Amino acid sequence: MRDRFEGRRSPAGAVMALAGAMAVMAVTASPASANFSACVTNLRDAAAKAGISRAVVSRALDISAPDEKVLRLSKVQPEFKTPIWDYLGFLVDDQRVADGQAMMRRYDSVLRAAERQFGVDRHVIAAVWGVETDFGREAGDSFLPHALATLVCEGGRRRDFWRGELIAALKLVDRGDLELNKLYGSWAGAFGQTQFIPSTYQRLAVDFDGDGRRDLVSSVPDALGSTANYLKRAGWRTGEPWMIEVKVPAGYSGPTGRRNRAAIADWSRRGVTRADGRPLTGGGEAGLLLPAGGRGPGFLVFRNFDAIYSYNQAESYALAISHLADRLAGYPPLRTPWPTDDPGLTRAQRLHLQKLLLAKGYAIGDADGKIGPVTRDAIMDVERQLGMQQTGRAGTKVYRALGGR
Ligand SMILES: [Ca+2]
Repeated sequence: MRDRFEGRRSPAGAVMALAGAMAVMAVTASPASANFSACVTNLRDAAAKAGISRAVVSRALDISAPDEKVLRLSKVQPEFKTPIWDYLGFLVDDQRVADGQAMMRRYDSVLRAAERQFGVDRHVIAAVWGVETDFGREAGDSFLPHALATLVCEGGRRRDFWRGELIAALKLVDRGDLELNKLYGSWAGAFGQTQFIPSTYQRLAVDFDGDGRRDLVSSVPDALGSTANYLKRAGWRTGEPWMIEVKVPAGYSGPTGRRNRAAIADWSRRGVTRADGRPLTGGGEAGLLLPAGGRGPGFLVFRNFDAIYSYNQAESYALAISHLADRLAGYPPLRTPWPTDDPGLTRAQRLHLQKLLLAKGYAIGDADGKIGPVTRDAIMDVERQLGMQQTGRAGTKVYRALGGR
């Protein structure tokens, strides 16, 4: 429900850019913009009919052209498949572990209170926060009413879904949970410290700091309490594990998959062992994930893994949260290396790689550690010049070839 790789939050800049776009549109009115205006007028009526005050509606939907960035991002096809080791290298690096442990100390009493009240392990709550927004640093810079109006009026598919999210967002403002100017988030409507979409916010957000408002944008306690409530409602089982790293025997061809659950004793009989060498024991049923095949790390995943999965419906995502939670709790990195001779880079290494590319004269813009199409093109060119296989991937081989360590 979100795109966590987009730029960092800068509401003021977004509003100024929008004002510029609107000025241009005013002198070049076209049939397309007339259609957009008619669509937005309908949305204003629908919002008013849903009971939202006219004042909020007119301030939120004062828009005469689609949000271009939202249009662009909503049409991006994920043509570049990210290997699991790149994805985890980016989301679970030493820096995020250190930042997370510092944040866990700072919000210790809040996290422990959430753990008590909702029964959800506090390391997992903190891991969701870290993966979703880097602990509140990257919550998105799209103004939600404009983003959602763009998706309704120009997006094609899922109009009704986006319309519902828009109305839900405005209701949050109308009811006094949030100021309108706090509604900044991802292009797809997820927002706040732990990136809820508005309908989820309406349903599951809690006022955990007791000020009478549910503010997941500015109140860290509200965001952490709400995330714990979300996971509880998604079926979290207090005191049970979420994931154990395991090894499978060479040539393993038995069952795999999150939903192919079996008792721990059954996995043991199939030759599955804990990666840390301790005996594989315990209750509960688990499924076996081998995201890079039998030669890479294996994971037994429990019901609580499914609760995490429901947050973003991707196994790689749930693996990242689960592993970050373990790291925050003091456990070491994965025991089994990924089956590749070209492992992924941490965020610090990605940033350094971009600086090395800039130093070689590639015009890739500001080094921000985010690997987009422009950086990938530069990497392809470096690979070509060095006679390497052209992948366009920010991996260890090209990083070392450029002098990175
Ligand atoms: Ca509150």
